[in-house]
Amino acid sequence: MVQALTKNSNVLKWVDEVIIMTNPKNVVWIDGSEEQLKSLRKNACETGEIIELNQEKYPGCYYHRSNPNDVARMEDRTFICCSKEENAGPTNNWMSPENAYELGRDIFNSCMVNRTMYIIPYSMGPVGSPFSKIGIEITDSIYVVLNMNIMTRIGQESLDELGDSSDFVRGVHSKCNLDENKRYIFHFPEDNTIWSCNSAYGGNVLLGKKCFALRIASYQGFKEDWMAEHMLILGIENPKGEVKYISAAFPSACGKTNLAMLIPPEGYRKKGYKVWTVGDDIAWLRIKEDGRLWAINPEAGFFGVAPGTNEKSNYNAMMSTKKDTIFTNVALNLDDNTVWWEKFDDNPPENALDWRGNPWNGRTSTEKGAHPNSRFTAPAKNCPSISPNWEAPEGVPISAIIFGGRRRKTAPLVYQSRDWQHGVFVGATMASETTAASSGKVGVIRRDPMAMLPFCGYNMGDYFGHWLDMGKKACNPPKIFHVNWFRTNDNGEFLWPGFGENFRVLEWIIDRCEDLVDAEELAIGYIPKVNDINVEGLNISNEKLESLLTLDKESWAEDIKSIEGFFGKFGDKLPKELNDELNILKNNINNLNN
Ligand code: SAT
Ligand code: MN
Repeated sequence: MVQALTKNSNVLKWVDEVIIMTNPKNVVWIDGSEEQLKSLRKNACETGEIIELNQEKYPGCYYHRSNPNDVARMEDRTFICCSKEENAGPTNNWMSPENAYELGRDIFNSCMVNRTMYIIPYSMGPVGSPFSKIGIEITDSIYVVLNMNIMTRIGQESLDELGDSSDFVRGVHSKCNLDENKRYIFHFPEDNTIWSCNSAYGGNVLLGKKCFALRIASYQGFKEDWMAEHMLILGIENPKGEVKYISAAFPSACGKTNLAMLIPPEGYRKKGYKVWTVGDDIAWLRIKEDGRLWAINPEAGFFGVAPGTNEKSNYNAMMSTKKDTIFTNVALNLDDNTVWWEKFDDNPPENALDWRGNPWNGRTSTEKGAHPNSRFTAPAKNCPSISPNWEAPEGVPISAIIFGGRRRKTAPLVYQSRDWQHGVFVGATMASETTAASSGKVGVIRRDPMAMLPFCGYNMGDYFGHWLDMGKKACNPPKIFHVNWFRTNDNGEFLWPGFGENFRVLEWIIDRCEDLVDAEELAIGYIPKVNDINVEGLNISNEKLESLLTLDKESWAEDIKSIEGFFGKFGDKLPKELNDELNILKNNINNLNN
């Protein structure tokens, strides 16, 4: 028997059970040392699991291709397994814990024969922060170990922090045979347990991320009076050196990473404005003694979408990927052993392999070189805009919460909710066009409350109630806003330039929080006066700006119908306050006169 890294009997007993179930050839405890990681990388290079990239251009960087049947989160194979179906709610797949454990045991049975089992202790959040939580992931994939090393704080430290406690999230993952028909991601919120089988991709297998830090943690937050949200966190520094923090929830692949790492337009930079990145995907929020919501980023890296990322669209993300990064499912340039993806630059490689590993000529091929959901896993500390407070154990105080999605019509560029309750309604009625981050059809509108639809570990009706509750408990809660960078004209062209220019909208938001700017109260909340969005140095007509801020009665009436249908699913779990807000909106839209 190998030397365990802990004497914690809760951990040892559980590890033994998993060993008996999966029957591995070897067992390796991950201590987090560079020496151990080095030997794992070597091993994975020998088997072809990862490929070492050009170490002059990309020091410490590796390339990985997943099975073509396994390139995104599988929402229809993702289950919340709590004892009562009602507690999973109408937006989650449910399976009884008995059935899920039985099915899982069957699939995991001896699945690691001839394989090595890796036991990864990790901390979500800076080790020792009062916000942080410990997890242990058992896996048979070195790719998972190497990614977890970037995305979380792994190794001995986390076990020491856990001590003798039984309060840790138990994750078991096996690639098994990557059989799609036996692919399951089971969450047992009542047991702090996650079982994932037959996948080797991203959110299905890096169990610290969506499975723990959102699905399990959202349930823990519900029970323990805090919140786990699908949000980026950023700080805006003004020329006086004051920093205000914003968190923002957008669905997967809708630009959270871009907003988190935004570089203000030149005019602002010259005046001394800066944006600081705290996190790009997940926020854990708690109310502190001052009555405000404080947030940490529980992760330590970025698992960002590669295609579309370039030095113009997101300079800071590009810089983050220059060392110690793992690239998954992008194109491999065979001429200099580097990576490429759509919109990387204007110089696609002619002699390359695409994300499937087939020969690919970027000049002549009509196929994409990188999968639309191909990713980089990059250490947060690489990011030039990383906030000096990104690992502050006490977190950062949040002034504003932003909700948003991809909407061609309906939602204006930005609006502010009237108060917390209305803000919760705005979040609960968010909708967005689907993206490649999840398997299934791309580009269809679906309601995605708080961008948590695929990530809420309990009944979303209760989740809305928890949001309302937190607003009552915080005597100084953040102001809540909604943005939409994706509005188009009748020709389908984007009306707003987006990217760095989004800073102009953030400025209005911060000014609203500070009571420095007026607004118009319209049917859906407070909308900026056209002249209050600073468009200096931007080539945008007043007419365009006006159309970005107008409300179209017909599309709102349509949206209301869809909200009614969506709310209807929750039956009496839907908080009454949200129905009240819906009635107010209905009335207001009815009274609109266009
Ligand atoms: O695949 S992940 O869930 O980790 C990324 C995402 O969909 O946001
Ligand atoms: Mn995400």
